[in-house]
Amino acid sequence: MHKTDRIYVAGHRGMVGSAVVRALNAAGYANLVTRTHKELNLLDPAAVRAFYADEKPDVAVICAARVGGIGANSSGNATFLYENALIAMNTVMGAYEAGVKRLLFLGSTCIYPRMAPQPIPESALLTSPLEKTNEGYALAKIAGLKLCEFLRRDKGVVYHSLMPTNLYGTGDNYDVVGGHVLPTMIRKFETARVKGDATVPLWGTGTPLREFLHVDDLAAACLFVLEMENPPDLVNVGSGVEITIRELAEKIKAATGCPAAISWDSTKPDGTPRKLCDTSLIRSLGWSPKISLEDGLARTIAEYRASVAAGTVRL
Ligand code: GFB
Repeated sequence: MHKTDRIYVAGHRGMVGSAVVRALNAAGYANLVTRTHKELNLLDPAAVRAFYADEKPDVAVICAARVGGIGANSSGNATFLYENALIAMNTVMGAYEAGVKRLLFLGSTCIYPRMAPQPIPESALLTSPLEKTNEGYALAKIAGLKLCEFLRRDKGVVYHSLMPTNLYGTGDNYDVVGGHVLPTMIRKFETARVKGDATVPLWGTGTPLREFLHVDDLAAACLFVLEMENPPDLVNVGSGVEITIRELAEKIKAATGCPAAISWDSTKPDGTPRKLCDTSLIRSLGWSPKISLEDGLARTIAEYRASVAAGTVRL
């Protein structure tokens, strides 16, 4: 990738896409192409084809997706499959048809089987059944990464994928119904602290294990693989640190200074019991994460409070 390349970042307003734009800008890649959802509907193949034909980017980074936490996924598998499969097919195939030579496709470690060996190596893909709560999202992401793999193998374009673990950070979604666990917990503890609530209701049993990566670390990993001439087809990205949901809750309770008690609602799903990705491949290539969970949490809570104070995010 060259500093003058025209780089299309799909999904530049989302948490991942905006972090990728910040990282590209900071590294001196100034020739970026973006479109808002209103300007370009990625579900529409003709519109995507016309966009690529007009803009002719050299590189595409596909961060756009319908994303959500366990609540949104488990009640919306059909939509998650349909929209994410269309976004993947349109953005990847559209890029190929327009002569884009380089493309990075972003997925998630939920593409791996529910009972995959831990930590999960890239080779665990498609070895046993998926986790049911996010099967739709996972299937769409598997289709996208496979399309990249097939085009690279059969047509010689360098299309490759990164599979990040659970992400959090700047620009996250704080919706308590549809959001991921970490931002949702920040909001719930902050709300209880400010309103003086006695309890904070959390989902599941608190026993599942998760790994969290700050989105700026992911953006650095994106740049890292994009700057490789011959990156592997599929690469995991994670922090390598896993904690239980209960431990995460205790950390966020302490970091927000919320005195409320935690109540666990075991009628809500736990999801996959464990999801630690094996990051030995990307580490062996020379990338490692820089932001600890403690630092990332402190920064994210400060950003959340600033957004609430500015009125851009609701308490
Ligand atoms: O981040 P999350 O929603 O999704 O949360 P996944 C996971 C865990 O946090 C589950 C528990 O064990 C939940 O029971 N949890 C506790 C909560 N309290 C809460 C709460 O208030 N809100 C939420 N959301 N969870 C997602 C997938 O899986 O991970 C996506 O659904 C994607 O497809 C993403 O892959 C990275 O980690 O289970």
